[in-house]
Amino acid sequence: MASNNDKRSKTEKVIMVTGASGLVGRAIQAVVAEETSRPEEKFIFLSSKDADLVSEEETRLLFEKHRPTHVIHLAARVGGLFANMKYNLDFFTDNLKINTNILNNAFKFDVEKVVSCLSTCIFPDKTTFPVDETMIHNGPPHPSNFGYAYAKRMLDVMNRCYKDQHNCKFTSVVPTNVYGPWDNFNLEEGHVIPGLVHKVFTAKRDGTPFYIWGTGSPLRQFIFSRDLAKLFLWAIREYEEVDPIIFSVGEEDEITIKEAADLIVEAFDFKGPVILDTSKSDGQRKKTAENTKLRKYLPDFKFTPIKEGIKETVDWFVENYDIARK
Ligand code: NAP
Ligand code: GFB
Repeated sequence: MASNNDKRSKTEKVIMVTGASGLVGRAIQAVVAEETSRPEEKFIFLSSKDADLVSEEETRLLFEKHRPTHVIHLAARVGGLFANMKYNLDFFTDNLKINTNILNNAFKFDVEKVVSCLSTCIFPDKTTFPVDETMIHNGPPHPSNFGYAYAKRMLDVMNRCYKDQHNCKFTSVVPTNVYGPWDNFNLEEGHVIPGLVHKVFTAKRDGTPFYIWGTGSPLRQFIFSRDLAKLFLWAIREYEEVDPIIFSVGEEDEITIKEAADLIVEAFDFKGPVILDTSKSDGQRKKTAENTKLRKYLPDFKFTPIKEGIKETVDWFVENYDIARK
């Protein structure tokens, strides 16, 4: 395979972002558009329309076409608790194929750095809290999403193997639950915040009750997509370790599902009945993660307060109802 970029200047970076049409990818696009321009960086934002990354051949053609020097790898089969419970096999096989194809081609095409995306839901379920980066493989993940979790864990294994055998700089970051504009607001497929936003919207419009699924007592740390986008850009530019790094708000910012729902009710100024549907699953009780490593690198990083992030997400959904995934 010809080396990457014989014609390219040594300082030029071609940063290819897979999954750029999704929640996190859209936020990266927005942050890049707002940043002071960096002429040495060229971004290529991709969606599944550019290539189905499950296909080895389509993935190879993508690398051949764009010849990236750097890859932010977001593309994945993604879903909330209920989608994971229904499609554990698909979440495992699709993600394993996508990740294998991306890293294999990154190696073949001499990519300098790949930053892939794990998730705090892949940590062992039965563990001490808070979890940190050293604990990913210490025991089985929660059964609701074991397919997705094991596929994501293998990304970390592959990163270490590529380093060991070929000295590649392929690494990963571990965000907590993400939310923001451009999320998937579909109730069957999506995560809790977009689901709750969609349900309050409908309840307010139709004068019906708002149903929160489960007991409302599980705990989550939520990160706003724009904050995560800034951290991804830092990682592709500055983070040099192969070991993963957790991208999380502090442990003190962990809230219950009910508290998240209350913030959404407040953002909509919804006055109707709020009902907990305890016939639905609660999923994992908690997955509290620490951000000590992140704080060592970026002690002054400011996270968006969740009240502000939720208001922005609600306003985005109301304004973009016609185009939102729902
Ligand atoms: P998302 O909104 O569902 O976006 C998924 C992206 O992946 C879309 O751009 C989609 O393209 C692309 N994609 C899916 N299957 C593909 C395929 N076979 N070939 C090519 N592209 C494909 O997901 P997200 O929430 O932004 O997730 C981004 C990353 O963050 C993922 O790796 C996810 O595991 C991770 N993560 C997410 C959360 C969360 O709470 N959302 C938490 C932790 C980690 P189309 O738009 O064309 O379909
Ligand atoms: O975001 P979520 O679907 O997934 O949140 P996880 C699930 C929690 O929210 C459960 C409650 O306690 C649900 O009972 N919930 C309440 C709702 N109302 C709703 C609703 O309308 N929609 C949804 N989806 N939940 C996911 C993993 O776990 O975390 C994925 O399954 C993923 O693999 C993601 O990586 C970050 O936080 O439980």
